[in-house]
Amino acid sequence: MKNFLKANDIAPVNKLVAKGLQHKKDPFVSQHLGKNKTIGLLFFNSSLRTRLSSIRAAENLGAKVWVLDAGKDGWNLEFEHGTVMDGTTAEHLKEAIQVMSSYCDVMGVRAFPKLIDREEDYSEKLFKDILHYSKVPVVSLESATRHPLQSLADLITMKEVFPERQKLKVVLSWAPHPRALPQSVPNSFAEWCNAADWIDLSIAAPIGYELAEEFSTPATTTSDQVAAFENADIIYTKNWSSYSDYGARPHVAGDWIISAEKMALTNNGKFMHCLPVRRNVVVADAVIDSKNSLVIQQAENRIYSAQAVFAELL
Ligand code: SN0
Repeated sequence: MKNFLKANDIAPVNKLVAKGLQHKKDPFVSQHLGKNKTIGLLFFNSSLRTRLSSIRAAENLGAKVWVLDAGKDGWNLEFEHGTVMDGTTAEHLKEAIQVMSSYCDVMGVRAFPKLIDREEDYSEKLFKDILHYSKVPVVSLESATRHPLQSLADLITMKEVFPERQKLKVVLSWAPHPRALPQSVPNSFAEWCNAADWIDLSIAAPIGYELAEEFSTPATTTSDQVAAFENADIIYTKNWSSYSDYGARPHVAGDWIISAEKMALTNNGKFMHCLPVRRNVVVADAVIDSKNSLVIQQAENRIYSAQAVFAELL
């Protein structure tokens, strides 16, 4: 059974990007794929774009959808094996996933990392259990280490804006944030860019914020944000917490906000962010509100990344 958790899982990156752009051109041409099919969406964490774009993608394919917010709806779930369940958890993941997956043909799941135990998060323990119990293909709607539907939408957007470009100079830049956030979005973005022959990726991150090498390489990482920005076509921004001092927010010297002054160093570069974004912490208003900002187009393309993936699995 096919599952979609990372780059190249169900089709080569370039093929999925092309499929996404085809769905955007002709969103309803594959309505037959979803006939008498249901896509289930299970959220362990908040969502705006992922939830709504996945619903829209399913509708475009002619499929029905159900959504469950675990924690708010349903029972308090138990994840540990062999537990005596005489406390606050009423139902085990084992039954819950078997049952929910019998109510759909493809199941999307979102579960953020806890950012406490690196080994546990990076082993994708929860997703492995979910794959084990699910009777249908599973789509990651953001796991502990990756956010593949976001990365696919990001590549679709870059291809749409620069259709003819053989080599795009893309910089993934860390930016400040008041909270400790997952590495999922930057890990995944690096993984997908590294898998695309038309993207030349470099990463700008403060010392202590280097991503895990399994995701970052072969892209180079520098702590000189200003030097990295020179001549870039795309500045892709995201905050993330430390991988080496797992989940921590080590002190950062200097200023890492994406400002108009820094964008002026680029090759008339475009600004990208997956959203939600903290204005004037991560990015200055002048940048996100400029004509070079692609954030809304990126968010719209979440529909077509989900549609390309659901179509493949249906
Ligand atoms: C999530 C993250 O992985 O960073 C989801 C991004 C698609 N982002 C947040 O949790 C931001 C929350 C905040 O407080 O700004």
